[in-house]
Amino acid sequence: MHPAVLERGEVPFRDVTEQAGLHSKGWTTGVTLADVNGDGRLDIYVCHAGLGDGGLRANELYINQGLNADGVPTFVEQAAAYGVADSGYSTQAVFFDYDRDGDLDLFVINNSPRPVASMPVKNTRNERDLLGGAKLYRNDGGHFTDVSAARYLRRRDRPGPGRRRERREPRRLARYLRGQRLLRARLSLHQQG
Ligand SMILES: [Ca+2]
Ligand SMILES: [Ca+2]
Repeated sequence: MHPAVLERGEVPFRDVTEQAGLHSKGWTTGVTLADVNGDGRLDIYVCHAGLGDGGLRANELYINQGLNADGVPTFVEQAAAYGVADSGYSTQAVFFDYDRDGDLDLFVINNSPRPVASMPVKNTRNERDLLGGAKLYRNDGGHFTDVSAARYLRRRDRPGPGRRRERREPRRLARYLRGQRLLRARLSLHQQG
């Protein structure tokens, strides 16, 4: 921020939500900024949760259209077209290139809608929940495909030729998440210092 702005007592931010075409409804839980389509402009992915209308729970992807005549970036919501309108109980998401093919894939954390105490005693780790389980989406040329069951959460149920690759992918994801935790810890130390 330019110091002159503070000296003049001006408000450095202005609300351009409507002008930008952002119109989220329902209960929003998390937001992620990433250049999803690789055009050099940051796009916005919004996570939703909450009981009731599943339509209001669909996550949104706002694709950046560039600046309008007033210098405000405008967005068009295209989650369904990209295949990422996840209607689970989402809390947060991250875009990263998990298969190293040059495009951004998507990992979404979905919270379980059921209290842990209500679950049976048996181990349900390998049972998929459509709305409550974390999801891994692979970017296939601009459209995302849910590969959670095949590539990640149920890998132990799928022996065969692809087994080695399937074992590597969760390890890559764990390495990435570990790196993110370290980065956050360093930023925190830096800010405290
Ligand atoms: Ca973009
Ligand atoms: Ca990729």
